[in-house]
Amino acid sequence: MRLKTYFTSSVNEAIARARQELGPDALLVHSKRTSGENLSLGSYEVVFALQSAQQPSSAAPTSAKQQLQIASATTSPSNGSGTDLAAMREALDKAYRLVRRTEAMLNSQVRPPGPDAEVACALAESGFSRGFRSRAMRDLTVQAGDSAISRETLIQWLSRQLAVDASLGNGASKSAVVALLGANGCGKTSTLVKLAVRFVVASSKSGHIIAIEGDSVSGNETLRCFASILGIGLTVAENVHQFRQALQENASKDIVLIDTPGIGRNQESEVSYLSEFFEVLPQIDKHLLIPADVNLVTARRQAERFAPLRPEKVMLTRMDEAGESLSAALEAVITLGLPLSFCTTGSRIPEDLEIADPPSYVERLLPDWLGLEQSGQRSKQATA
Ligand SMILES: Nc1nc2c(ncn2[C@@H]2O[C@H](COP(=O)(O)OP(=O)(O)OP(=O)(O)O)[C@@H](O)[C@H]2O)c(=O)[nH]1
Ligand SMILES: [Mg+2]
Repeated sequence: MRLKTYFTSSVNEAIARARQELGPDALLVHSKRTSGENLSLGSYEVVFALQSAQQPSSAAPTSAKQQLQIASATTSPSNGSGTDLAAMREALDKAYRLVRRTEAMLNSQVRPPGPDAEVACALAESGFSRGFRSRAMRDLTVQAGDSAISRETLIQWLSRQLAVDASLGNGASKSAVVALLGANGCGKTSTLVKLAVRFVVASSKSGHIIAIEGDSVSGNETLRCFASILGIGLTVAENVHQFRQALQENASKDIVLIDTPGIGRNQESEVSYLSEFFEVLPQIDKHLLIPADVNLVTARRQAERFAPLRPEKVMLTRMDEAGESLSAALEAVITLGLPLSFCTTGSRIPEDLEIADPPSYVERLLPDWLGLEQSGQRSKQATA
């Protein structure tokens, strides 16, 4: 089965596009008004499902693994316009970096040139905020003493600010009860399915999914579809009583994964609605999902919005879409002071899920030129 999401100004427009791109058999499985960050993409988010052409429609479903291979092989867009967009994004990223670097170079002229200025410049080019850069420079100068700060030192320092805890469950109970929280469209449902494949199906564990019902009536259809393919039970909890009952009934399962409705800007009442559910069981391991392709202000706002629910870990989603903005996501996580658990790197299920790897993210951010002169000097000294 193939799933495709359209962001459009009307549901009819989405239907027309789906008919054109996916054909007459495309089935509308979910539509809702967008809010928050997704508003800029279109007024409606509409999801269509399409039975894969390779899968005989009369045949009974084969194994869960085979069906998932079909789903994941068809869920990522790979047309020409996608490639053009990627090229445009890359060109824009380069332009932004050049502007940042020039700006930082100009700023650094008021200070004496030296390794400090070079590091400050590299942090600015990578997109870290002024406040964060000052803090980093204070720490790094103290740590490095008189010696030059190399690219390696900076990578190590930044990586140390980002702890990793990829455990599921908080260890207090036999069964791991894990909830995914986050803004509208940040990737909660698809990440939950990725976790279910890896930690339930592929690990031969017992599991159950609980979806807390939100405003969107058909919002759980996609999840229902995946749960049935995976052979994992799903309970849609419309209220706290049903939620408590579902937790009790599945207390012996190895893993219980909880999907939550997205919460947009100015929806504080939704946060208190969700907190009533989480009061039922204090040991729920709550992961806050922050998309890595948003700016620092948005990332911070999302973190603040969910703070009353006291998440314990952070997952970064849309890492594949993050160019310049990756520094904003990392800075938001560092400011939050929570460990990273997993990151998602695309829409393929289950492949695009990885345990967070801060050093590789930091390395991806920092410009290559940093420290080159110093290492050049070092190698010259070594040869002499
Ligand atoms: N490129 C990319 N797309 C992703 C990633 N994770 C999820 N998506 C896509 O983002 C869209 C929204 O994902 P969902 O999992 O439905 O998001 P959600 O948070 O459950 O959305 P709501 O329940 O509506 O709040 C889907 O089209 C996913 O395929 C990712 O890591 N990279
Ligand atoms: Mg969802």
